[in-house]
Amino acid sequence: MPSWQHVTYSNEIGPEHYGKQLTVGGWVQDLRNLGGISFLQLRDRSGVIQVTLLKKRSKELFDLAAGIPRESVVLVSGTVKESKEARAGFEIIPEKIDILSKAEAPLPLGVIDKVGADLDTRLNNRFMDLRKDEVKAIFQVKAKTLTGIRNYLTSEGFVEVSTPKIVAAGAEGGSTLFPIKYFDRSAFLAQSPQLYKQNLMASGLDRIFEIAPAYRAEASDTIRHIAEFMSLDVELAFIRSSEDVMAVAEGIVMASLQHVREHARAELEKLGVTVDLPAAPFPRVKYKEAVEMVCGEGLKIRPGDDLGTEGEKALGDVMKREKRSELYFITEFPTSLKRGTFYAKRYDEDPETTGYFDLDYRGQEIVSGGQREHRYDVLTEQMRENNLNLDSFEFYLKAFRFGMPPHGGFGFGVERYVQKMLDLPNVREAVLYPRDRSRLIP
Ligand code: AMO
Repeated sequence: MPSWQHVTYSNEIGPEHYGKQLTVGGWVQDLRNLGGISFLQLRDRSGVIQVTLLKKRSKELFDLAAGIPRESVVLVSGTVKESKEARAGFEIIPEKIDILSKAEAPLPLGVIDKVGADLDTRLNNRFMDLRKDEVKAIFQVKAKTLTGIRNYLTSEGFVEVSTPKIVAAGAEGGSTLFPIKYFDRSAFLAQSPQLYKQNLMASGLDRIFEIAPAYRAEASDTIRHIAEFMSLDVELAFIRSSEDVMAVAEGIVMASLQHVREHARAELEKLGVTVDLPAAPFPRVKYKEAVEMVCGEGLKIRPGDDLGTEGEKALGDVMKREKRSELYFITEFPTSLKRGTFYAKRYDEDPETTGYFDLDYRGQEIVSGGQREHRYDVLTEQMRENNLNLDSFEFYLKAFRFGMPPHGGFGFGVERYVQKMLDLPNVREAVLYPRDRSRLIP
């Protein structure tokens, strides 16, 4: 136990404590009063402890416990006793109960009630919602996913960086920019570290990643769009083609799924989820082929159209039916579709096509990227085609004039990944305090 820890947590208590005194702390989940005996369920970060109170042993403690409102925070000091009836295999016979913080009644949200509250009520009372094991488990899995990602990228020689989130220009199209007032100038919240991660490719720090929030003023309310999401951004130089970039995305997924399988067993059990390791390499479905597959499902998508939510879902259905893979790349996106992406490299032999790819997981895009255009003259031409004012991109363009290696990378939506991994109905379930059109508090 670290020196700063003063309570013993439920998962630290074992047979070696039987007959000994200790102090536990947590929230009063429930109290069952059977007349002469009562059972107080004390929940801490790792489980539930049974505190058994006998009226004849101490009427004072018995009455005190009876009056503690549910979800109050208490410290209980007492003796650990082996118990066949208690779920954890032991109970605490208290000598002292300190009420540290009394909860008001009624509770804004039930913690052990079987009736599920709607997502809005849960999010409005997130601290309370997180007291539920299966909700807490989502964020424990998310943290372990990030550890798996960091371990993998670090071991592959990628350097973790941080780039500014207050920026002067967007890279992903003006419609989803959040303008902000920056002293006496106007600025934006960063939609993506795109320009900076490419800038770094000219620095010698040419294998980088960043895990940070990205901001999008998304016009519509959907189950997969939020205004602030955690973006894993990767960029690497001296690549031969988008295939080298895809291999990194694949490596991240394999390593992080493996990490979660090994290190989040208990959490996955609480969520009733099994995480399978897909076979690698993941299938590559060319965009053209994907359109045909989606049309075969009865959707009307013309070549050159975005697959959209419905198209992605339909493609996921086909991949599932054909038992191909839950994770697959859609490759060779047409230039017209990635037109807004002025930085995408087009095929030299077929400028209508790019090496750009998406990685989809169970019918939803989670990653998007590819090889960038690193040749200054071609890049500026593509920017002009997109009606961009080159002057506002001077810091970005300058790096291409003084030695820029071929490079590529991708943006990886962390919450969408966790959502799909855990089969959650809405991406907001994987965000502690989601931001969207209607949600700014808490
Ligand atoms: P893109 O805009 O496709 O690409 O975003 C990359 C990934 O980020 C996630 N994502 C979102 N997740 C939740 N809510 C949103 N509103 C949202 N928007 C995007 C998705 C998506 O696949 N600069 C490029 C990446 C690159 O080429 O490196 C970019 O931002 O999972």
